[in-house]
Amino acid sequence: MRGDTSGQFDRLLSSPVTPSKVHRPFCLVLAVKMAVARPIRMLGAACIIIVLFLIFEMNKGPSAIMINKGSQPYEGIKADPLLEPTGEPEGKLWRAEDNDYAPDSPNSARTNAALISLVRNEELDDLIPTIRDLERTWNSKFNYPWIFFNDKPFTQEFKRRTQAETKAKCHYEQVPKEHWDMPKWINKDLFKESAEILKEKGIQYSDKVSYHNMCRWNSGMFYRHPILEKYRYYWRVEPKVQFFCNIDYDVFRFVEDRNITYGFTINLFDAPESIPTLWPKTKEFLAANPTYLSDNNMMDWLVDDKLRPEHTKAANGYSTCHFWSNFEIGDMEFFRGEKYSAYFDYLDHDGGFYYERWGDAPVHSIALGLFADKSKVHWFRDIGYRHVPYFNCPNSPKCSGCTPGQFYAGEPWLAKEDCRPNYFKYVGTH
Ligand SMILES: Nc1nc2c(ncn2[C@@H]2O[C@H](COP(=O)(O)OP(=O)(O)OP(=O)(O)O)[C@@H](O)[C@H]2O)c(=O)[nH]1
Ligand SMILES: [Mg+2]
Repeated sequence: MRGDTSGQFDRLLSSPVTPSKVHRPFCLVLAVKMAVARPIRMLGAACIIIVLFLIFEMNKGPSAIMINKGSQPYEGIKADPLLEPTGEPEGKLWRAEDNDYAPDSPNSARTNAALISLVRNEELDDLIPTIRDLERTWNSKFNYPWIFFNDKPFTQEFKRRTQAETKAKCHYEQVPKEHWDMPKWINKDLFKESAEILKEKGIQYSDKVSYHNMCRWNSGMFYRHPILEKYRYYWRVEPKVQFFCNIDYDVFRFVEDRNITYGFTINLFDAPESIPTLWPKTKEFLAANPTYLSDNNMMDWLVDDKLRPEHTKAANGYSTCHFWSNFEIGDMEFFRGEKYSAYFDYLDHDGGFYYERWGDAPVHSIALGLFADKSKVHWFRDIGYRHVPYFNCPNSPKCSGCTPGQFYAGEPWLAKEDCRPNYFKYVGTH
């Protein structure tokens, strides 16, 4: 570019325009041009460019790059990995064109996995565009079944309109009452009192029993539903979510082949006021079961107190960093296993799903951080994803509709909720 511009300038200077007709600066430049030989002029220009470049470099600040205004630098990483060109993961990938993924084929290449969604009838209009997105970008190639869960019976309209969006089989399941309702050991008066206190602290949905039921169900009940017993892997989907990138490999075969325990897209901080005793209770559990701690755990990520010290303090030692669980691709063997089952039962009997507002995201994340092998947790950087207000948007020709590297849309303070710098620092970018 620069070369082209100076060429135009030189042509202008050598054109037959008399000094009386040109502007003052041009007269000056012309005078310099006549007085100084061309090689010296070039040398001078080069010096100016070098000086300007050095000034720019000196003012650029540290090499870590802040990608979203107000967010923390990515320690040890020069830039947001989402700004690097993102391709498909390495290794063998199962593709629709090489294998049988026909919807009804009894010998298909599909593994035992399903798309699952807990949803209300009233959310149908928000769910349809989400199904459409995921079918367009991925599932229309692989035809994994959809399983919809609800605490109430699904309407005929819900069934008709969802099935119309996919060639794959849809199942409609009601959650058993004993999996959904507040367990009998919860003191209802205490729940009401606690909900009021949490509400005063600004904790959203704290006075809605259904929200607490939902968090508990997603934490420790979903994989116990009889229909999921025969499945190993699940991909959780919520209404209103958007998918931006074409994924041309069988994601479930990918996690199975690599024995991946859990996959996520977004890493966030949580509201410490919703989980003040979750970490102290977890420590009690760990003290009673020290052998459950994985040799290759993510403890550093869980207890970091550098990035948001006030959060770690308010959550009594837990950074509040978590995998945002409205997207999850997981191995239910982990959740059904001895460690997670014992951990969930311990938490469940403590009552914090109701007396506080423990979410399934911090509960899953803490369990994974403690009991899983961190090399088996995978960041699906190639899955373009949005649940308002956050994004995972890779730099890839397979994506459209989102801005690569954009983390949030909305108020600038949202940038502070980004926990990826810690995740990349302590766990990595795999
Ligand atoms: N069937 C049913 N589904 C529910 C209920 N409450 C929540 N869900 C579903 O559970 C998931 C999470 O609920 P949301 O209300 O989106 O909770 P959230 O993501 O924490 O909150 P938002 O940020 O407002 O989206 C969604 O898929 C909901 O459709 C309920 O009472 N019944
Ligand atoms: Mg939601």
